[in-house]
Amino acid sequence: MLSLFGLVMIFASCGDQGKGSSNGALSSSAAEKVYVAPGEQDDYYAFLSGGYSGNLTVYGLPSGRMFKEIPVFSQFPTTGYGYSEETKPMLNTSFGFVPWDDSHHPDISQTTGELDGRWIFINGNNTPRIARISLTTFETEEIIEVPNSAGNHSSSFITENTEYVVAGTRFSVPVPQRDMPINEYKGNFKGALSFISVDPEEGRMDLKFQLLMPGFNYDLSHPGRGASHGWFFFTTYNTEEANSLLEVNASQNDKDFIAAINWKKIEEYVNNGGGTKMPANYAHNVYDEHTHSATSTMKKEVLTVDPTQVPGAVYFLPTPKSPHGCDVDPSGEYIIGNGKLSADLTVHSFTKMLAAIEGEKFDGEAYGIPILKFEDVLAGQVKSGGLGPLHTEFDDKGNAYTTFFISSEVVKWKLGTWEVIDRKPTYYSVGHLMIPGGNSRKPFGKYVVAMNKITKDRYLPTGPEMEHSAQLYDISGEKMELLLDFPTHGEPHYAAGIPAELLAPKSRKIYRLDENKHEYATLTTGDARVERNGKEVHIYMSTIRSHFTPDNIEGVKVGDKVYFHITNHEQDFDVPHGFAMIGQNTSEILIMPGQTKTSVWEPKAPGVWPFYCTDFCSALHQEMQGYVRVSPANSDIDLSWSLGGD
Ligand code: RUQ
Ligand code: CUA
Repeated sequence: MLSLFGLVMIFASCGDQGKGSSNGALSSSAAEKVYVAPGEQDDYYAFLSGGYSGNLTVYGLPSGRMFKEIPVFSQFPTTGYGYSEETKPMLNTSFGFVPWDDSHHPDISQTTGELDGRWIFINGNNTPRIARISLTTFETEEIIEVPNSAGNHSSSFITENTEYVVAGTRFSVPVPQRDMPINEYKGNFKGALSFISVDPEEGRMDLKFQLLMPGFNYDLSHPGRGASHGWFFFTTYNTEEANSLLEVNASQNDKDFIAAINWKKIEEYVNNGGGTKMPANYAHNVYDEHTHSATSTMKKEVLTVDPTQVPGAVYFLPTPKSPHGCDVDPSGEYIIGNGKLSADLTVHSFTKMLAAIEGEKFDGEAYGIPILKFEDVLAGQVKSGGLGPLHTEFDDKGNAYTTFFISSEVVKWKLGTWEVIDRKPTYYSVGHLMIPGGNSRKPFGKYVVAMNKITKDRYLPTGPEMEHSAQLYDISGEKMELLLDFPTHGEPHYAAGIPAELLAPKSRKIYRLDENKHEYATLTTGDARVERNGKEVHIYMSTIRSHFTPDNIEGVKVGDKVYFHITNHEQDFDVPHGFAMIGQNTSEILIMPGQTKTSVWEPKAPGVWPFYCTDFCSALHQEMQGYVRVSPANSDIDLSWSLGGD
């Protein structure tokens, strides 16, 4: 036994740059490379989009352990997000309360092209929205709706100093929306590309301008970086402008386009008074960490820009064949369009693009937008041998990694020489992939996570529906090594990863009670009380292990609307209390230390109705309960409340 151990040590001892020294010597085995011993922590955070769950999930790498689900666009009973009075405004839209969305592409804020770990953005695809989540509290702080957009898919990607978060429409629509025949789509619908500015201090989002492009489908996008900072690139498909049976009719053209947008030029144009203000109606929802409450404001106007009015700002780069992913390498020189119906990858050169623009070498135009010649902008083609390329990420050594949906694999290739270096199968049908920092100027090229659309036999079956599956590969060597499978929640489209040391030290532990500015806060137990205002009853309640103050309330009547405003007086890390009332038409709420949250209850029948704490907070958690006496609507029992018989 001992000698075998020694042998393993000898074989494994060279070339280990693995994780923590505690198990480094044995890291030649895949199991050792992903094993994070009890009490130890992961090296990276990974944020995976939740797809049709509408949320964002947080994992550790390399272990693949899930740490948290952050509610973004969907109601979430686990915390009461979207159910509590404070968070309901977050889900307000021009269509009213929309408690769900389809979230696709998380992107972490950057400064000079490097991850700065302040916020993460994610798009709602179905009812177009962009959310900003704090990476200190891991809470959704802001959601802005995107007008004139539909299928908000080429989103939410950020420029290299987080000047803008960009949201492009997948479906072109009439702008403004109006009643018209569908088959008059061609030439009449528009594709809106929205540039949402981000306040450098607070992160507040504001829809600065919207570029009204021809009615194509804008599928994905990435910002330029380095020399190409100031440009943004969008893949298009359905340049045919078909409105029916797109699987055939939108695959007619041999080439679609990558749209290259000089946003700095357009920014200058609008800063000098350019653009046209158009009436609009969209929600802007902001959560305030001090009032612990969100507000929703309806915005009534949007500044639109006609691309033909800003010469030199927009060009089309022909790209075969219905491209999906649009990726820019860390240097900013190469723009990769993955034609999902072609075997080869097309790589455009930013330098060549500028030269072609300079030389005015155009191949005609589309709706007044110049089309560059394919050969003039082409840097090279990767003869991959794979099928169905979708997305590309980059490491820190000049390599690119592209997923192939149809041939189910990740292909590693070299930027500049275009040679294929390695390929590894994925199980099965991979969509996006993610390298921490892999879409910034500074990738951390240790791991790639492949996110697969089909799970089949990878885990124990759980009926017709399986969770999707992610796979972790070590990419520190020449060849990729498959280390781990782990299930994901919802459908992860894109993901974003960041070294743990950039986030963990600043993660919020509590909210300070003395900074609580909630209008219904109960800052001392002496403030606990019950007030009636017509048919509204407001209960100012506090919690601490292991009781509610007050816990006996009388004088509530059928027909009242009862607001429990609960302030958690704990000031220790990881001690939330919960609240739930029998028969309540909402979810429980989970109140963080120092926070106030409100739960509404409309009692239906006389009786004595219990409430309790939903989070096992102490040995006497089961004792953390109380009663509300409800009397008939016409009773004259006065309001009273108490704790411990006082
Ligand atoms: S998608 S699998 Cu980003 Cu929504 Cu490509
Ligand atoms: Cu508080 Cu359980």
